[in-house]
Amino acid sequence: MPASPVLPKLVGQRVKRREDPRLIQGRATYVDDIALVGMQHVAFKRSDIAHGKIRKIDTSAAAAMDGVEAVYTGADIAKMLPPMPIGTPFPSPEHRAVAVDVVRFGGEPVAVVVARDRYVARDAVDAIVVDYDPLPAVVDVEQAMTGKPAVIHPDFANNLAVPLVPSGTGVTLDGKVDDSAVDAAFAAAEVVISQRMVNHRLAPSAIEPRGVVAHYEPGKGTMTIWSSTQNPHILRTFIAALNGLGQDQVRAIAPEVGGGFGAKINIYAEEYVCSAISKALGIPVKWNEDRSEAFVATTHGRDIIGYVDLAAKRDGTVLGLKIRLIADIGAYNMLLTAAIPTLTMMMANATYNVQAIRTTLTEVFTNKTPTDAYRGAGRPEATYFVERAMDMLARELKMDPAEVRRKNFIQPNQFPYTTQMGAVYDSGDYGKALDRALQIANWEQLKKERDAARAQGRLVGLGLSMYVEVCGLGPSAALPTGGWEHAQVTIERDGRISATTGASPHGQGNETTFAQMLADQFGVPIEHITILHGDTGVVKQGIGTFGSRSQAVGGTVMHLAGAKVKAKMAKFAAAMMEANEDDLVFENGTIAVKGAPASAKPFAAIAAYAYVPVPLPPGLDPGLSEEAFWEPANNTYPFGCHISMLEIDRETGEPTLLKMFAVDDAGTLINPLIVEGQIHGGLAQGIGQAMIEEVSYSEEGQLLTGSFMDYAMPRAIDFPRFEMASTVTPTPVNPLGAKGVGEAGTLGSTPCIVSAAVDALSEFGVKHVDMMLRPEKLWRIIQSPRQSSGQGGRS
Ligand code: MCN
Repeated sequence: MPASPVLPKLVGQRVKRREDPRLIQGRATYVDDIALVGMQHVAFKRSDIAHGKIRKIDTSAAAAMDGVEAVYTGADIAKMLPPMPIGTPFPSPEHRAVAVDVVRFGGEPVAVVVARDRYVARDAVDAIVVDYDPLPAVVDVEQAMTGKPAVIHPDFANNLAVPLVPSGTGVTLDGKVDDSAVDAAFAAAEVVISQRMVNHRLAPSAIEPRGVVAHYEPGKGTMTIWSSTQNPHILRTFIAALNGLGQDQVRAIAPEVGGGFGAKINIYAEEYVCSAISKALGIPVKWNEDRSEAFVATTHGRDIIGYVDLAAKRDGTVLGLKIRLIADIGAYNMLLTAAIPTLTMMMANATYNVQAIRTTLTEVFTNKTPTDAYRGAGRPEATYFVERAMDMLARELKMDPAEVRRKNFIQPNQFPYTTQMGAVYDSGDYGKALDRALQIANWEQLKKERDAARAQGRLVGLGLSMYVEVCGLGPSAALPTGGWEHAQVTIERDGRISATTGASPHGQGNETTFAQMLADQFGVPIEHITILHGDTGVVKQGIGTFGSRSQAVGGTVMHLAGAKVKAKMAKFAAAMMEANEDDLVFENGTIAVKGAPASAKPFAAIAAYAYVPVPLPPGLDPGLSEEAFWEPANNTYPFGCHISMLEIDRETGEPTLLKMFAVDDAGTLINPLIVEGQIHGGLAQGIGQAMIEEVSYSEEGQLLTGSFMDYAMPRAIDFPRFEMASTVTPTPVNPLGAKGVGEAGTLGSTPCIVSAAVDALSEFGVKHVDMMLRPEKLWRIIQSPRQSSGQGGRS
């Protein structure tokens, strides 16, 4: 046999995404593409006020309509379903999937229709008449903390969902606080920076809204549920529990999922209601969210105020930091709502070796859509507060923003580094990422360009931000769902490889990256590998995709399952070839004895033997399929540096992003092309938040940004070309050395854009501007009398 060239190694290569052709060509199957015989359609009547008592619901006209199968009020659904569960240990008010007596946000479901098609269902919804006694709407989060203008949940005085959690230096596990170290840091300070900052509310806006098909088969007593979800296994657990079924009786399928961005981690009212209705009626039912519903019914992200105080010496050394956080969590606790702001506390140390830090957190109910995870989930907020404060310090001390950061970095030889917040950073080299960013941005030249533009009267500014992120979650101690992941790798009877992963991708590209890893591990072409996911009937176990964990945790366990089956395959090959298994090489889809290429046996031949083992080698069972569970001992902590250049039009206040540079370090990269794509997406969402995206409400609690006419989604045309590079600092937490990257782009981008805007407005004495950078807000600053010490532009 002529020796064929050895297949190139794929890990580390820019392999194009295998999933894209079907997505681009419209040949993928989403929830809305699923049609079952006898399927009926569900629509929700939603509250059109923010807060009020339900006096009466008249469903008679809807129920009488041709094609309507059933109509349910909240009271009816309450007989079918227990209250909605949450995934955090915090106390929580009762949350019914469909409101029973009181509505607490505009868009909350109040009744449900099941009908022949979705048009009849929607018409019937319009025929339902709800009579409310309106209550005052609680909209301003800081006013809400005084119990005014109303208390939303009677058992939660002053609307305090989580009254006050302290964390940081001198805080013991049982919450006792010793202020002395933080007080001493501030007493020793030569400079103190104090600023209230708002990290405003966003609508995650995945391109595919949510959807669900539930099919209970009374004959078998089993339920199949298709949902646009990030974690079918968690969905299975909750759907089974709330419907009184066993996990073995529920199959959850996430078909193609068109983005989630954290908002599809939740198990939502619509999923519970559809499953319960299907079980009650014994027919399949379907619900698909429309865009207007998505704005009110899918969880929002961020919405947290930080009162930040930073103590420093005049040489730029940071001595202490205090952050008082107030989170507006909306009307109810969803799955992770209460936990998200705790991640903001956890990351308060940022990239800096600060020895005295105190954060406190208060979570507050308001009459708005509940918040929960949104790409970055708590960590962009921490980065924003700390990095803006660092920038204000640099401005106050007239230091270069890069140098004030460098002065305070945790040094490479300090890792693993235990922060004041109790996190153990795995590895890092922050100076290297900063240097690389300054290099690709040509920082000194950039400053000259800015100054030259200013000399022409233009308002041009530069911003720089570091970030470090906790992701790759995490040991089970840190995740109530379990912090492991599962994989099964099978050499099929024809020698091809199939592998299942519990990390259910929804745009990230794991079908490509996991196949790259297996291709290298087995020495086979990538075309011989299929990665299966998103179906609990096929994928035995799993946790899901969130917290940028699928590569660090799901990728590692895939590698470990692959190693197990490879070892068994080597034993079969050794028996077949009468060779020592240590002498075998896996290459080009064959196994050969080292140095004897003519001995090569194709995978198909070895698989044929393993599945019909005559004779069965001693000590071996037939078959070539192995599974693995694995959980990391720690999270991973990727980091990076983002730099931006921005111009503000002196006449109109309109900001334009001129340049954007990003250096990210996610440890070992499996696929740099996919990683770049992930960072592009994160940057777009971070820049979107800083510049044009904002959920806003009227004083009556009405959503003012309820469509893409009012909520500005960033488009490609809104961005300059992103200049990117990476540094590689592997993590010791997993054998791949890989950290997470899916959220990284959202972290450094917001503070660096705002800092660039403040720099551009420096001639007006502005120290801080809250996001988003609405032209009107900037125009007012340009028009206002110059401020000598003003804090500027509170939004
Ligand atoms: N990767 C890599 N090398 C690394 C790290 C990651 O090649 N060192 C690859 C992975 O194999 C994977 C991708 O990069 O293909 C992202 O991996 P990872 O950082 O592990 O993140 P997850 O797969 O767990 O994705 C979750 C993350 C989160 S939390 C949000 S929110 C988010 C995001 O990913 N939502 C997304 N990226 C998204 N991308 C799309 N298209 N749609 C979303 O909804």
